[in-house]
Amino acid sequence: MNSIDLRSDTITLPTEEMRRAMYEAEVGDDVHREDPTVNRLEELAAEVMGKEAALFTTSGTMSNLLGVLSNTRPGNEIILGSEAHMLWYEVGGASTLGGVVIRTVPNDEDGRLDPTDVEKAIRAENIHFPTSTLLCLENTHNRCGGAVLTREYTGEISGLAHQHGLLVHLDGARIFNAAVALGVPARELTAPADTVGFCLSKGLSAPVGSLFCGTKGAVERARKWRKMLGGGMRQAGVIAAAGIVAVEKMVDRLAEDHANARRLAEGLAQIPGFSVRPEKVPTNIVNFESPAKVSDFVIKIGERGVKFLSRSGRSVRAVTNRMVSAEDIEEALKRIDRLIKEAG
Ligand code: TLP
Repeated sequence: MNSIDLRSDTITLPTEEMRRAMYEAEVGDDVHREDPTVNRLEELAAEVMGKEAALFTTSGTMSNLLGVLSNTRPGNEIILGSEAHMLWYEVGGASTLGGVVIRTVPNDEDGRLDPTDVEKAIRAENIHFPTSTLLCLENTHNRCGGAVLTREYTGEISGLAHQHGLLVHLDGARIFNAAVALGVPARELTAPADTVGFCLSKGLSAPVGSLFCGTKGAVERARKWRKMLGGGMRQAGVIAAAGIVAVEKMVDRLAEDHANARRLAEGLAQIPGFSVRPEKVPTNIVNFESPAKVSDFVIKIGERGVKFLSRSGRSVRAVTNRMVSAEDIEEALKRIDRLIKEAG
């Protein structure tokens, strides 16, 4: 029985072309900026994100932390969506290491923040208040089921932040999924943000890494913070080489993951007891409710070789990825259908 792993797109393995590029990579000491492959990846990243500069980081978490560290000072306040990855899954790094106060405003189900809420959350000048300095957005939005922020929305909400003197950091871990879903270049979606992080190690299938992008000044500040965090890597060209293949060759294939996610959602909607809205699956993440009659659905279907992530209670997440084919999705649906039938 083959395993069909839908826990995350982070489980993707490097392609043969990536492994070859890694083997052949020209390398040097990147702390001295002498790694030609890292330099090439950073130039490429800056270009595709439409920013002046980019910095190779160990992870999406580090890129987002650098977004806070390079755009704020301790004691500042940052505004985050109530469902933001930076709030839920980044170990509180912004407040622990950045010393910032986190103010949340509700995310709607499409990953957006209401401009009125954001405006209300921005602090007026007052001796008692921390100063609001950064708004963080997320595109696509992980907890909001891979929701996509359009360039119009991103422009509008960023314009509001800028008008009040705040900078904008975009968690674009899956920005290429948004770009593919909307049929626009990624740089159009990142244009309104001051800094952006995107991941190589999700749907793009590279083994490691993320890029933090922004103005030369922001990236230079981030470079120093990265060193302090222990993220100054040496012959990092070995992993950057795979990242170059990821950015140059792996973007268009994300459409397959999106089609598979939609098919998974449509299939689940046909199985009694599941609650899912296929029309709310724009990219590669499917959030759904499993049937009440099957307790521990994720564990039971896991024993049959289909792996999901449990969210809370009956709520489950699936993320389609390059390791899972269209046939695997049909097979997963069959195994799920059988499990539900057997449960009576
Ligand atoms: N998300 C992971 C887990 O952390 C939950 C996943 O499996 O989806 N921003 C967003 C929107 C993300 O989804 C993730 C990873 C990150 C940042 C952090 O990236 P890494 O894992 O490289 O630190």
